[in-house]
Amino acid sequence: MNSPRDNLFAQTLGDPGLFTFNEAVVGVFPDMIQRSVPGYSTVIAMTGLLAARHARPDSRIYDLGCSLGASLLSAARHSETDACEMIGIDNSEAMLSQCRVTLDREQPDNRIKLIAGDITEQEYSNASVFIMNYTLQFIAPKKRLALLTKLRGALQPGDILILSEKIELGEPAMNDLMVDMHHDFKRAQGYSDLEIAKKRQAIENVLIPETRDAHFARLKQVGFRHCECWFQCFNFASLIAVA
Ligand code: GEK
Repeated sequence: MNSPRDNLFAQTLGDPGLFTFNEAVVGVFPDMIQRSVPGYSTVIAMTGLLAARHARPDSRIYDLGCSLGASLLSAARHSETDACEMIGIDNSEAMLSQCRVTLDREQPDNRIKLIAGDITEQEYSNASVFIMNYTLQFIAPKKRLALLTKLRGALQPGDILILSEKIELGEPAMNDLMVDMHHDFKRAQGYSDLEIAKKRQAIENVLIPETRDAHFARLKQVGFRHCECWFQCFNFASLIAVA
C-alpha cells in the first residue's frame, strides 16, 4: 500500500517546533522513514531473519518503539516465530492506533499484542528477542543504561537485542562526511534543502545519537557477552547484542 508523501517540513514560513510523533507524522510515517533512513528496508527485512533464528518457543519477542509494526510483521513472516508471543510497545497513541489498523490488515490472526506506554517504565520478562529499531535515540541519555539493564535481565544466554540507531562518528571529519551523505541521500529521495534543514532543526535535542563505541561499551556493561555491527549505511547502524 502506498503511504501519503511526507511534506511536513516543506512550508517556507515559521519555526518547525519540536518533532513529535503526532497524527500528522503518523499519516506520512512509512514514506518518511523510508526516505529518511538509509537502509531501512534492509534492516527491517533482516530483523525478521535475526528474530526467526533466535526466537525460542513460548518466549516473547518485544518490539520497543514499534511505530506501525514493521519489524514485528517482518518477524511474524517466519514460521520460527509462530510459537512466540509478540508484543509491540509505543508511547504515541496516534502511532499505535494506526498500527492496529495495519496489523488488522496484514496480520488478521491478532497474534501481535500492542501496549501503549513508555518503554522505560515497562517490566519485561521471558524474552528471547528484543527489537529496538531507531528508538533508543529518542530516550533521554540518562535513562538508557537502566532500560538496557532491564532488557538484559529479561533475556537468557544466547538471546538477542537488535538495536538500530542513528550514530555519531568519533572522528569529526568522518562524522561531517556521513552527515553530508545522509543529506545527499535525502535529497536523492526528493526532499528539498529547506525540508532537510527544518527537519534537522526540529529533531535537534529530540534525537540524541551516540557513537558505536558508546553503544558497545554500555551493552557490555549491562552484561551482553557479544556485540557486533551487522549493518551500517552512512550514520545509521544496526547492532546485534547477544546475552
Ligand atoms: C520501525 N521501530 O518502523 N516509549 C515508547 N515509545 C517511544 C518512546 C518511549 N519513551 N520514545 C519514542 N517512542 C520503528 C521506528 S520510530 C523512529 C521507530 C523514527 C516511539 C515513537 O512514538 C516512535 O513510534 C518510535 O519510538 C520511533 O522500525 O521515527 O525515526
